[in-house]
Amino acid sequence: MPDTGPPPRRTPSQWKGEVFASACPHDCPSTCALEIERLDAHTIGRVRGAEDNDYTAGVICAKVARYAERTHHPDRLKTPLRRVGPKGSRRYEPIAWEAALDEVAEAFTRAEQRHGSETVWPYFYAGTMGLVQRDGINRLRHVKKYSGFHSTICVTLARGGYIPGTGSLRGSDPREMAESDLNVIWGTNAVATQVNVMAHVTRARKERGAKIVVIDPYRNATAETADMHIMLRPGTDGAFACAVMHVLFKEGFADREYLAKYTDVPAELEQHLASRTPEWAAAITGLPVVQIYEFARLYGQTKRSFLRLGYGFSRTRNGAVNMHAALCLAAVTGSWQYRGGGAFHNNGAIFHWDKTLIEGLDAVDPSIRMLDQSRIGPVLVGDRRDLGAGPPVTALLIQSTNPMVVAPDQNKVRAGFAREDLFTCVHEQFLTETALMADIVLPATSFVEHDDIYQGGGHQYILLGPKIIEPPAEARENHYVICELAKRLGAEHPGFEMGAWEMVDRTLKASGWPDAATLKEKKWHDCQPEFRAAHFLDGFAHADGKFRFAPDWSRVGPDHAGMPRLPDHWTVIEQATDEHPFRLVTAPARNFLNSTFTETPTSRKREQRPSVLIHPDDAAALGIADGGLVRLGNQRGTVLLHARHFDGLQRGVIVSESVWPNSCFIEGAGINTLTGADAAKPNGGAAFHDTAVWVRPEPAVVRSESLAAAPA
Ligand SMILES: Nc1nc2c(c(=O)[nH]1)N[C@H]1C(S)=C(S)[C@@H](COP(=O)(O)OP(=O)(O)OC[C@H]3O[C@@H](n4cnc5c(=O)[nH]c(N)nc54)[C@H](O)[C@@H]3O)O[C@H]1N2
Ligand SMILES: Nc1nc2c(c(=O)[nH]1)N[C@H]1C(S)=C(S)[C@@H](COP(=O)(O)OP(=O)(O)OC[C@H]3O[C@@H](n4cnc5c(=O)[nH]c(N)nc54)[C@H](O)[C@@H]3O)O[C@H]1N2
Ligand code: SF4
Ligand SMILES: [Mo]
Repeated sequence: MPDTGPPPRRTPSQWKGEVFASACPHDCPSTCALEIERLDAHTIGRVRGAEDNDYTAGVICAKVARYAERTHHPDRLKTPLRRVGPKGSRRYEPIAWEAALDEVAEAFTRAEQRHGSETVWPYFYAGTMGLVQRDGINRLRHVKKYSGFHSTICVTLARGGYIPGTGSLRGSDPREMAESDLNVIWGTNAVATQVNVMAHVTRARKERGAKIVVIDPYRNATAETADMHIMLRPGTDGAFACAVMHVLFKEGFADREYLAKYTDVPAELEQHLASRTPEWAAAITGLPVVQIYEFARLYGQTKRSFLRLGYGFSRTRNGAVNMHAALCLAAVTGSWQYRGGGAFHNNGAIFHWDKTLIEGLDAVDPSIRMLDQSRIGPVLVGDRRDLGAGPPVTALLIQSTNPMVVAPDQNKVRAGFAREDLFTCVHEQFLTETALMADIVLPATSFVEHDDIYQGGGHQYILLGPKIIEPPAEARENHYVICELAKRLGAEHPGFEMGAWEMVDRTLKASGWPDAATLKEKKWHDCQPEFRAAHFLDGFAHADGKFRFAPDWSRVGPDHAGMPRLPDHWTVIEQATDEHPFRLVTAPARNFLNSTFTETPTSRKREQRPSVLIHPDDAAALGIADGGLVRLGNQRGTVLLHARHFDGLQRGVIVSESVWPNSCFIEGAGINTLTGADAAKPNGGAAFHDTAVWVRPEPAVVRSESLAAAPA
């Protein structure tokens, strides 16, 4: 975890060029308000966080502060390409846009004629978080009745645990972290993944002496800053939360008046928790009993205690249950009643978008099959559990995502993409490993080269991100590609007939927000509900107004059989066994954002090389040297990488900061070779931090052979 520190501050008065307001488009809860210097019509200069936005407050991460490095990278795709060698080879020839789009449309039409419309699968994710450029692909999918996209790779598990508790995806104003007396940073490595959280909790510490607690399996950069680090085994947050609530009830920290007024089954919960003692949880979590008491008392004594619930601890097979269990703490103490108290995960519900125009929601045919994003490997190799009675997927349109690196069960993903009967079009900024599997590659704009709107995940603003410079060479925006394909495929919808700016404007108005011109003037719009509503003081968002300790899992997803009625340690994780004694966490690397920024030299240099953190005692027991080669394996495959001795995790836990391209690993098999694509309950989702593996030192002789075999 090399510490890059904050970027140097310079006032725009020292900037040479014109300064434009924008928003960071990356898939990061911070969605920073940016100021971007334009040097000329084709070139950006410096980038910094807007100081007059009270969530961004002038703070952004180092990787976006040096964005010119990415936007003006020499490897940006410049023209459409047609593959002329085998899939995965780098053999492409440039072709004209018209010819490329014709070829894609013809391939989709041929596939549809042969197998029906569901054989085409538009596949996208959050390379850009702009509403128009990211989600417009759904409009084409709906109008054309292509296979549906059940989006599960990131937020499904977390939301599936939060919403059944509160009834709605919102919470305390995230700016209240600065007014809290105790910030609990739970399963999010905020220093790396959403730096603004750190700015607000640090302010609370400076101004109010507020404490910071971090709950995470390893001593990451966020845990380094904490007053208390709860270093539990991955997948055991439910047990920890139960034991904390046990103490809260037993030692008089439960707010019984609040419980009676605002929650569903407090007496049943208290009785259920009687056996969930700190001793019970210590055996499951590997935490000292005294630390569980210490945290419970600190939390119980502090009225203004803020639970900042991240995504990381939901990326396990029991992730929804663990998210819900953590959320229950605030309902037991009634910390929701106080400013700087309560809980926050994401603000999705406050924006009430009308996305009919963008996504073509007026063209949805509910009889069309849905395919699970995280299960792209099984889908592409023809797993009938996914395909049902429908046709195989023989045509893919991919925008803003890199599944050949980020999707679980990579051996299946690779086998699927390699199928000769599969036609793939990838629209990308770079020649990613996914683009290398494409028949046609289309060059994409970056966020400074197109218009869009963005919503905060970790805050409450809508922000405008206007086009600031011309795209390099022939790069074109997602919206253009979708509209041009629609034309060729005979798809009709008003959303195919207008430019991105008009889409932004109409969507804002339809959703009850200020129009595009006003937003351009104001730069952003604060959508925060008032205190009583945000803190659910007029009731939670269920019909009876009560928080659910006993959630109705059947409303979250179809696969809810066996889920615990009340918060608990749910044992469905990939348990460590004699055969697979280690639990692998694939936490995000600070200088990458998923696989984005793996192309920029500074990020690459700072992350050095793929590696795995292992406790020195485990390393000694296995004969693994610091910096030595190590092989990790399970039923899904094996991965060869370098070990790093690290005592900031429990024995039996290993961490590999991700997501490096497969090609950066010695044998070309990346970390997601090991992660599973089985759909987590109750509604799907990839359990990226829930993988049991064996660990072996790799003899030096094998090293030289495998290095020789490594891809260039
Ligand atoms: N630098 C950087 N920033 C990013 C990203 C990136 O890859 N790099 N990714 C972006 C994306 S797409 C997202 S969704 C967000 C995600 O951001 P976060 O909410 O931070 O979630 P994760 O990145 O999955 O993991 C965060 C932490 O969860 C910990 N964790 C893993 N398992 C458990 C567990 O069982 N219990 C607990 N308590 N903790 C656990 C990991 O060790 C890790 O430190 O970040 C975004 N920002
Ligand atoms: N092992 C492991 N795997 C993980 C995770 C983990 O923690 N561990 N995290 C998971 C999570 S949370 C997520 S969200 C997924 C994310 O996975 P992805 O959504 O695939 O994210 P990226 O790898 O960043 O790839 C985004 C791509 O979009 C491209 N792009 C950016 N802007 C545009 C645009 O405007 N148009 C087009 N056409 N392309 C654009 C970028 O160049 C980049 O290649 O990965 C998941 N995979
Ligand atoms: S912290 Fe997140 S939102 Fe802010 S600039 Fe960095 S990647 Fe973008
Ligand atoms: Mo994500």
